[in-house]
Amino acid sequence: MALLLKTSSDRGPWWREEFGKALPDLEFRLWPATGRAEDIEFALVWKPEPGFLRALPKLKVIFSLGAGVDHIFEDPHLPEGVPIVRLVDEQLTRQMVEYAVLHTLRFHRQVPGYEAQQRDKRWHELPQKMTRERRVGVMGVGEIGGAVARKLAGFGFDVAGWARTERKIEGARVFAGRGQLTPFLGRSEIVVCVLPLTPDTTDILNARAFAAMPRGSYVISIGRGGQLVETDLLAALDSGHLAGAALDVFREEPLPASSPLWTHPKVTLTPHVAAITDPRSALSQVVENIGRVRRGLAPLNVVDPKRGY
Ligand code: NDP
Ligand code: OXD
Repeated sequence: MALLLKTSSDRGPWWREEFGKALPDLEFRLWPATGRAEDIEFALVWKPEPGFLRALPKLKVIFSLGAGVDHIFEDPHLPEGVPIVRLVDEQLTRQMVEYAVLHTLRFHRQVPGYEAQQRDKRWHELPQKMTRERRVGVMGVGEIGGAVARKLAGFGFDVAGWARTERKIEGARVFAGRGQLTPFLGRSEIVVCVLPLTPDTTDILNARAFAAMPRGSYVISIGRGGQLVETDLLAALDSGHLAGAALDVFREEPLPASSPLWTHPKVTLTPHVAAITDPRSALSQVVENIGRVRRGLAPLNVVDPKRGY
């Protein structure tokens, strides 16, 4: 029996090497060299084409190559009854926290403003809020967003989180549900969006959300591009209501060259690299889950298809 890896990155041979060390008895196949479909028990995938997984008749587990699973649920022909497992990975979380902290501090300390002044050779002090006066809001306070909120609270920011259900985060007030979205946004001058993409969170960063945020606020979007209405963001930046945005994820990836986001003076963007799955860290949980399934146990970190995350 075999594991099939389908990735769009060039890290396939690296995964093969790491799997070879950890599970030498498991045959490793790297897409497109799928071989006999009947041999594949485990699939480790990123953005599988519709119908790809259903064509593997002996599949026991679908592993996402990331924390998000929206790229799997996009397939309307998923095989029924096969558990979908996401990554819950310390290294992935750490990188996401780094990215969120980096841009929060950048906005809080007005780095874009000072960079503009440097271009003009202008020596001028901008007004600076105290850390405890800066209200940061984290949309999605699960594995990653929870760690982001705790780290920012540790810096001394006035942090709030927003989740679907009520939960406790040390150092942060958590707002829950749609009914509390507007008050959450209304108190948040820097919003970090680290939500999973589901029907409920699609287009959630829209003109209404931006209007609810205080004038001069910032958006850091690291969940999924489908959450951000890019034309609404551009309008809010151009009107001066929003002061800046840091974007890692986009509706269309790679971001088309024609997108005005590339050159907008208030936008910093990166090519979906806030966190990059590293086999040296992520492999152990896949190995553990394969072991569990072989022993007849349910895998860990199975997502709920009804919730979509
Ligand atoms: P989790 O499932 O651990 O947490 C999700 C959080 O979002 C939970 O707090 C959940 O609420 C909340 N949430 C979900 N739906 C809603 C909703 N409708 N309204 C309000 N809150 C909601 O996920 P992770 O933290 O592990 O990952 C989050 C996302 O980050 C991934 O799905 C992925 O899209 C993105 N990501 C991006 C990366 C990048 O490189 N840019 C890298 C890694 C992840 P509740 O607590 O009530 O369940
Ligand atoms: C993820 C990602 O979901 O890299 O892990 O986006």
